[in-house]
Amino acid sequence: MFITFEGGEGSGKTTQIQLLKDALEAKGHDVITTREPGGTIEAEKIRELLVQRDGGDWTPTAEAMLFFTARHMHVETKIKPALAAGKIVICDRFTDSTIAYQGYGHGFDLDTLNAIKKVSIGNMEPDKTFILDIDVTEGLTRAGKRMEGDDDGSTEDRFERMKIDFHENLRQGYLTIAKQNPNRCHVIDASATIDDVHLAILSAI
Ligand code: T5A
Repeated sequence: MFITFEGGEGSGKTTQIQLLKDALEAKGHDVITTREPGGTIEAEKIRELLVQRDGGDWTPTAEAMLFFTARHMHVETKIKPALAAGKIVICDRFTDSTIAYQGYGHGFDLDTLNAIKKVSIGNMEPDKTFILDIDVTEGLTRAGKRMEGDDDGSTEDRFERMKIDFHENLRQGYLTIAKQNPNRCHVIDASATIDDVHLAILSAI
């Protein structure tokens, strides 16, 4: 089984992936966890280009192709072999992140993204996806990110405000993805306590 966790910043993916791994292992399953962008030596190198501040000033098309290049390597050299060996694979982010962040968040054309996806990973889809849904401000606070007006009271907050709008757009994007894929996607209220979120995930599994 291939399980992915999705959501905005600070939605609790890392926390819940570890709890789910522990719960599944306690039932005797062989589980590996991995993440995107990254998960293999080559894909982790691409991750540096994408997430580090000095990684590069990529055009939107180049950025999308880098995410899918990393994903191609990850799928072919780690995820598929692990699934073939009978393991449960739990992945922190996958294609839905690109659709939500680059597509709904940054406005990259969804048809083009889906075309790049087709070339990169074919029809590879998770069996189950948990979308951890949380109020944008709460998620960013949890993640320790700066928000509109939280520094020196300056009114020069256009950039930060744009960031809030961006995060709102990607949150709505995730909810749209969930509506389009009701069998695969489970939207989980991530504002609940860590234990309650875990129970909701276990119940869906
Ligand atoms: N990206 C990625 C794209 O743009 N396109 C793509 O295709 C892909 C794959 C990668 C970045 O790359 C972008 C998205 C991202 O910007 P990442 O490494 O996945 O980022 O990092 P983030 O998503 O930013 O992960 P975070 O660490 O911010 O969030 P998590 O993992 O969702 O949250 P977690 O578990 O670390 O929790 C954050 C804090 O909240 C607490 C935790 O203890 C922790 O302190 N917490 C809770 N507190 C209260 N109640 C709960 N229920 C809590 N659950 C967790």
